[in-house]
Amino acid sequence: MKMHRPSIFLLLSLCLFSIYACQEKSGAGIVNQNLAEVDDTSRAYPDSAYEYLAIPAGGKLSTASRRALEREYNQNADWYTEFRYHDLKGSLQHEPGVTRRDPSAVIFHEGTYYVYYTKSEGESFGFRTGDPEKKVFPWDKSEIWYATSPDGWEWTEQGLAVGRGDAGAYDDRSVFTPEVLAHDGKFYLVYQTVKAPYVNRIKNQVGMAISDSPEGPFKKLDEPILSPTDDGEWLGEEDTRFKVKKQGSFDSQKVHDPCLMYFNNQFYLYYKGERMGEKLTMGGREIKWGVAVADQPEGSYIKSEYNPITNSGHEICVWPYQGGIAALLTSDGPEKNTIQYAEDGVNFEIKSMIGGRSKPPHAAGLVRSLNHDEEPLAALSWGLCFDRKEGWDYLQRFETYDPYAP
Ligand code: AAL
Repeated sequence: MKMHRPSIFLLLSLCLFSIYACQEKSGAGIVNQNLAEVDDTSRAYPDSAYEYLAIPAGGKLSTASRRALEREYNQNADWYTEFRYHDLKGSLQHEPGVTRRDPSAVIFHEGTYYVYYTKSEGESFGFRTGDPEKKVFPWDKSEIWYATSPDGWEWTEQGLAVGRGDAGAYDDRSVFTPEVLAHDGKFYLVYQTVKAPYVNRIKNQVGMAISDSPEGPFKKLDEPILSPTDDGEWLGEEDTRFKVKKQGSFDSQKVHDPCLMYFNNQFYLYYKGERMGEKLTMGGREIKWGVAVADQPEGSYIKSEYNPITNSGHEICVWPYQGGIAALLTSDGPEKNTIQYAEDGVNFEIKSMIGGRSKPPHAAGLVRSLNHDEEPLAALSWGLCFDRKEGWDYLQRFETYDPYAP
């Protein structure tokens, strides 16, 4: 049916008028609307929560207000922090031509701090050269080195902790992104491994090396302790990780950033998964964490049936707190830049958002000798992380501070 302009105008005005007429204005100038039924007549939360969040109690709740009450946005100041960064002294300073990145946790042993990290030399070229011998990433053709310090500021590079395997071994191309666990007089390094050739469709695994001393020698296990879930399917022969017939599990291509924790009498190997045919999610790259659990530190590690255990984050950063596990999630996903907590080490709840005034640390290596249980973020008081300057990754020290402290 064809309508003339004046009649459309008339109809619209009539509609608008009837909507307005249906609305009742209260004394305070608040309009009552019959929108979605989100009623708060039960007033399920403490009065102080409504007051703190400026939500009128006992009436209608917007979805956002309900979420704020449910998720206790009025709480958790103890879980909030900001970060400051400092250059280190000694041999871990920025060094053009050398990559040092992805530091492990810092452990304190017989009066000395130890840290392990990825070290490589020379520039990287990506995959564009097509030459399988060329270094593709800063963490390609890397080794795991370690350094010591009396105070966490002045560091002395000591040398190699774990090198690459012989040609043909599962780790013959690169060993990198280490974490360390000191347990029962032994020192366990877990780290990423790549077997040559390093192509886009490469599958990364996790290796382990064990020593009686933080200075080594570290003895590698014969086999990796963790591998990607083998349930995706590439499409075609082209070397691109984005073309798939089937994506498979969240960790179908890579298991990364391993972090070993002794938790509830078992060994919890937290890791980051990368998926074949990676897509974007709401907050950027599709990156999630998983956990695999073993009774012995050497394994065998069984992936949790709850995996993935986060929907966001990047490098693993976890610490024990009051019988559970706390986590700092950065960089990727809709819940990036949050601190989360799981009483059971698996089911994480968001406790705070961070990154308001400062960027969260990349690949934070936490100081395991700090008193974790003192308060939620005591474990983050200081640690090591990395940044990039003039094209070269280098280690830094981070510290937390309370922006609201007097
Ligand atoms: C890091 C980590 C892993 C990746 C690369 C080196 O931030 O997630 O270690 O493989 O980037």
